[in-house]
Amino acid sequence: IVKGWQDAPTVDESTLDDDLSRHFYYTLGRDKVGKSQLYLYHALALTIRDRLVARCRVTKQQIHEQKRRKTAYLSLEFLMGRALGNAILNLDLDEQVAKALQEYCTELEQVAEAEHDAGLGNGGLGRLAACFLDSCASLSLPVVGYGIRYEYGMFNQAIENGHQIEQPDNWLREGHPWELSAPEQSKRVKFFGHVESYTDKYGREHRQWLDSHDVLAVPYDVPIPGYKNDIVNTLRLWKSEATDEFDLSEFNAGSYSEAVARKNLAEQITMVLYPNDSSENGKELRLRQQYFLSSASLQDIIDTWVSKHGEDFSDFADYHVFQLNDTHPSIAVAELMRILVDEYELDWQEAWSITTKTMAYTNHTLLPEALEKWSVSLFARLLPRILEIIYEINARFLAEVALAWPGDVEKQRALSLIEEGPEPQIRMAYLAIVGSYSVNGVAALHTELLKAGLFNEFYQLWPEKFNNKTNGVTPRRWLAHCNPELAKLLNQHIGDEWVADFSKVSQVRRLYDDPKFHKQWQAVKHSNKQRLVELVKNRCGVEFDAEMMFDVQVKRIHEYKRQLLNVLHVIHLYDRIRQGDTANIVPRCVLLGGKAAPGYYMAKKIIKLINNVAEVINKDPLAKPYLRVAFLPNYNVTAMETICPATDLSEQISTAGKEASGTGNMKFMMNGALTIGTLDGANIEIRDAVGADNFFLFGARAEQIDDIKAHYNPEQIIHQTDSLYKVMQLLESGHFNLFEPNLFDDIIAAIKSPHDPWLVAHDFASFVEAQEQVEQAYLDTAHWTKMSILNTAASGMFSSDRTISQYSEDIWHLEPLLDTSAQ
Ligand code: DL6
Repeated sequence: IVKGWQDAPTVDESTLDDDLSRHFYYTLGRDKVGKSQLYLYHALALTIRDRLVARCRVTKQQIHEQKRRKTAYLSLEFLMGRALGNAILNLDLDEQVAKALQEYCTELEQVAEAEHDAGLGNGGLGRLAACFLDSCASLSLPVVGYGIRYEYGMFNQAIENGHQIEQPDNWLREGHPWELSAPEQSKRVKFFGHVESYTDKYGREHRQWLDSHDVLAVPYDVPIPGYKNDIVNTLRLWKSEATDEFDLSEFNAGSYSEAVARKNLAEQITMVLYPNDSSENGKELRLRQQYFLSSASLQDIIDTWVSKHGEDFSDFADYHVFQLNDTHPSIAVAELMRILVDEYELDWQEAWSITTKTMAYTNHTLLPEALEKWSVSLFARLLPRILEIIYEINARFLAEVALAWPGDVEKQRALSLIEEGPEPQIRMAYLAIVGSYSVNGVAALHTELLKAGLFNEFYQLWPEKFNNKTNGVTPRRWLAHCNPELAKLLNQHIGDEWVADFSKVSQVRRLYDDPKFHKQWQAVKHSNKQRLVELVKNRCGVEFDAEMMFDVQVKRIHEYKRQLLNVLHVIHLYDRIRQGDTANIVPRCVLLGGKAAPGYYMAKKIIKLINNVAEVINKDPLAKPYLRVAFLPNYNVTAMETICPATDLSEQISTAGKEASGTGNMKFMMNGALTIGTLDGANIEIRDAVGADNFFLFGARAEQIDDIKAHYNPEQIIHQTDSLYKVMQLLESGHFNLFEPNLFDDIIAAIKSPHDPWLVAHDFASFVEAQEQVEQAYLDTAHWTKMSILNTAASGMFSSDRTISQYSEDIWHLEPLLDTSAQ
């Protein structure tokens, strides 16, 4: 920190309107606001950033002025969404901003529309990382996020003739006013080359990685404000750049263009986020991204340590934790060993002790296809020294396995970090477990299933490593910011302490029977529904009606999440309407949204089916009073901010045992939606918290799934279930694809297959029954309102503040920084 920075002019809150006009007129050189309000947004963002930078400096000083334990949260994804509204909320600047914007005859809501979502993530895992950063800062915990500054984030989804079309997300095109680059702190990351031995002057043997093609990692820092505590943490995103060195031999040999092409190769590393949320595509570039992030981040931390404490690593592990967000950055285990052993010449045991005291791994999936493996031959070419280190870790680990299971060669094969076969593979999850002192799942059921199944032998070896940390979401973005009317109502009745201490939201429980409060609660929901009506009209051209029930399923499109089951229910309702069976039908608007991985054939077919079904239903005047259906294109963080406050019914209908946790379920609950769901992921804890009477349960349970699969006969189920039979008839008759013959044959076949892993036909009848319970409950407005209030009241434990407190308590052992806001 520059000496004398304390004397720099302070950014006084009373100067906010002056700062805004200074940035608008001078920094950006503008004098007209323009329709998009883009420059006003930039000026406001810079004004707020000034205030963040000032606080960030103080936070950094606190972190560095004494030796202090801290966590680096390593993640290939941070799905941040927009920053402006959140920063204004956390810095408590709403009133001043509103006043300053009056000068420009506009409001924050309009200006905020100019901000692009920072979509540096696929879905749950990336958004969780973003919520965690907010909670860490709000709890004053010294945590730095490390990620990648993708030039192109999650693709934009357009819908053409019902099909998903992927368009590039050029989110940086108009600039990203929140970030500050620090090129002087760039790191070099090695790729390719070969390894040789050498002997040092003490006669000790070492390995060195030579002739590598290095890539520069340039840091861009994004400030992360805590809620009204003056703490501002940092998210450091790395951009890849070519070094300035040409390969001279290549150049001299006349291969000028090859030498330049290699520069492009370096810059490609951080070009694009891989849009796969639940399967790995094994692309070399993805492995480069993983190593690039891991290496640059570890170097950053170690360089800082060495600059302060020299090359003495004896108590390094007392001051550092590296939390690995899934296996994506798990190569950090081997990279930390490389840095300590090769660059600082620690002996293996000492380095391993540091590594296994600092690495902690979070698993986010039970789907085997999402467990990463990388081919040994790829490693050998791209990261030769890292491969050697992994071999060494494996050899030592297998010796432990041999001790635990003497003579059991099969066990060694099963647990080896290297999977044998014609193309041997490195099992990244195993590397993460072996190298970490903590392994956690993200909901109670998920952690139990990991211990009993996927990672059972590791659990037998090291039961003390395993722990659960049920996910949470930040109540700042997901209630205070996105649902200002509900926030205001809560503030009026229970005070505003719930924003910083979300356990306090339980106080609203005492009002669950108060008719006057009911009216206010309903008015808020109605107003939020109007906002969603507008969005759906603008984006889908479909007329929703705020008087109808809003039934919503938004999340990535995946067979295990069973959007298909939802569509079958919609078809069932439509069939009832056509048969004139409308007496008990509660009018509802069904909204679906979500992106499919571009290569995921079935998920894309499901999107097309939803759109075709929606088109038929929305065109049918018979259906209009009872049912409307829309697929919202390009579902993202910002869309969810309008969707979750307006939802009556939250669809959380995955096949039991497949959804690790879910976090959308928590956002809906906080905002007073009721859940229809299976006993899966965090649904179980949601139901426990709110009580079985306030949750619509259906479907097979995780422990029944294997049995059901063993005798599964969906054709028979279809014949025995009148409602499903009719739905399948409509589908098979081509009613939803009149001019597109055979379009949905694969979907029909999947439902009818005895090998359908998602058990759609099995759970259909139970789902329909639960939906009928929903209708009954919704007809009794007072009863529904009570349940809605109770859901919000019981959502306290699903704050990511609770989750992060548990990470800190059980895994990280951090001391909070001083809250300087009161000084
Ligand atoms: O833990 C965050 C989130 C969970 O809530 C979801 O249940 C889970 O599907 C998701 N996992 C991923 C991708 N997994 N991998 N690898 O997004 O994590």
